[in-house]
Amino acid sequence: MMNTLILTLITVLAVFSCSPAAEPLPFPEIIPFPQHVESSRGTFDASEAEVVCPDELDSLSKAYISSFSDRLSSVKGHSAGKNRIVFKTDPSIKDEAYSIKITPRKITVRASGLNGFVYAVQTLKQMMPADIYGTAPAPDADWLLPCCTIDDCPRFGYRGMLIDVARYFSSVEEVKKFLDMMEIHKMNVFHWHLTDDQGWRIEIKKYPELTTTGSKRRHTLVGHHHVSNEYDGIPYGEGMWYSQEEIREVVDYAASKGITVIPEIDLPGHMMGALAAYPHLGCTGGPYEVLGKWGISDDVLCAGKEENYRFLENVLEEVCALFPSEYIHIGGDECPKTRWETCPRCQAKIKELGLEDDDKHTAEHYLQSHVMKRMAQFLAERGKKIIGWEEMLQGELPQGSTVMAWRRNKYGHRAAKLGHDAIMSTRTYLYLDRYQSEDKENEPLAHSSYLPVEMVWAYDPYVSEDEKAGPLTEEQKKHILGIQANVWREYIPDNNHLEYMTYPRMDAVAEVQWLLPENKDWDRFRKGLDRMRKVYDLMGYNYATHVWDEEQELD
Ligand code: TNX
Repeated sequence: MMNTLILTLITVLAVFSCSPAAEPLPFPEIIPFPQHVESSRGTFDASEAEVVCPDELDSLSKAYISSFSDRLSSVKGHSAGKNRIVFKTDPSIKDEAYSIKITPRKITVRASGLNGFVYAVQTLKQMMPADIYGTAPAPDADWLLPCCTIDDCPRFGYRGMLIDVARYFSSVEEVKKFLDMMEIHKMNVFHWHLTDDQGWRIEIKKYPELTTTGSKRRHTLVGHHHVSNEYDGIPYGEGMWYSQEEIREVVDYAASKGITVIPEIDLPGHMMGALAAYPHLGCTGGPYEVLGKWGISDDVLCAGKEENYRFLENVLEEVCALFPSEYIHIGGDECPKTRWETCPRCQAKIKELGLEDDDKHTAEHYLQSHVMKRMAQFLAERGKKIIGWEEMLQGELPQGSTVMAWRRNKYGHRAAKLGHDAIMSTRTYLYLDRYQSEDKENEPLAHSSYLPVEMVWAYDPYVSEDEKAGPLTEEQKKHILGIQANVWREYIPDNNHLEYMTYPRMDAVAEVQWLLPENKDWDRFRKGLDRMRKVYDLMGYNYATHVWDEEQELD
């Protein structure tokens, strides 16, 4: 009896003392998951670690790594031992790619610049206890990282998110908080939708009324714009615009995280903010008011008046000075031609330019192309390229322009087939203003349809709905620069609600932007959401819980 007991004890001890070293620790389900992970034996104790950052790194990378280092030393709550996390610049590594090699005593991180280092740090942080996202010391947390080699790079070079701050405003602090979450998700473009029918929110020094008048509306629609005619009677927008100083602050903040800010000045439609401020910009001369309802306005910028082109150029001149981005988004969506059809100046312009209807488009469509082309030309002279919504395809695409597809993939594909770049923002999969549950009664009012996390995660930018045109060739696929999700705000009045609509769907967006389809794995992603939920909790973000609630109901 005694012998058996001793034998069992020895066996148990043997198993326990051998197995941790024999079997590599499982790799955590981080989001977005790295393209390539090779596990090896052993662990690295991060609680003992010191970060080593060589002097030769550029200043943004050094600042970034040093703030990671500060966070790690305060949260792990142990003094540094012998373990090292060493950052190295390696020019042979592609832009935005990085590698991490974890051995029991040393982690080596390599990248060629800031973005690679940002993503490497994010990967390391996700491998650590969630406490690293907070500031409280957590000396008792499990700081062991599995030994492995990670080679990672994004599937797409453009990984964007849009916030519409025109319908409802986000403060600078709220925008920064959003950028913090983009950083965690390895995204690199913040598309800032700054102007619309319901408010103009960027200071333009030459035209102060754009913000002092154009940011304010008398009232706001209550309920859904398809059915409601009722207004709340409450003025909205006083002081809700960004000074140029604040814009710079956001641009710099984003840049420190490897995020480019692309501003959108929506033209020549969606301009009631501007028309209310300067009525001579319209075809009829007004009076106009900043809209309190949602939908599409018939009143748009008059494309017949030469001075209106000056106005746009002056606005864009100031915009160029504020945003270092190579791209400026000039909108171009949903611009009804109703006014232009009867406006003597627009018609004179059409004549002057010799524009005519053809079997595909009307002369007015070509007039819009003229507006877009002139702005594209103006911006090209300042070293900038334009992005415009897919309506740019109606007529002639400005040279070198990038098309942002929003209704269907096929519009992005059409642009690619014409040799233009495209960004995919297909609403059925990527508009985060959609419902998160089929039980709409118990959800806050949303724009439409149903878009659960699973559906976002399953998005495929190459699926073609246009049988005649057929799928993209490999060469044409190179024109698809990337993917963007949009948070349109008609029904999202405050930041708490914005967070509810954004998270955790943003996790799925990140995964389709970053990960090659053959490397995707739903079960792993789903476990990753559990890890991410802790991050949301720790950092004080609101989020929707449908993924978790629905599973509980099934249990
Ligand atoms: C369409 S996307 C719009 C926006 C709305 C959105 C609502 C695009 C170019 N225009 O103005 O906010 O739908 O989902």
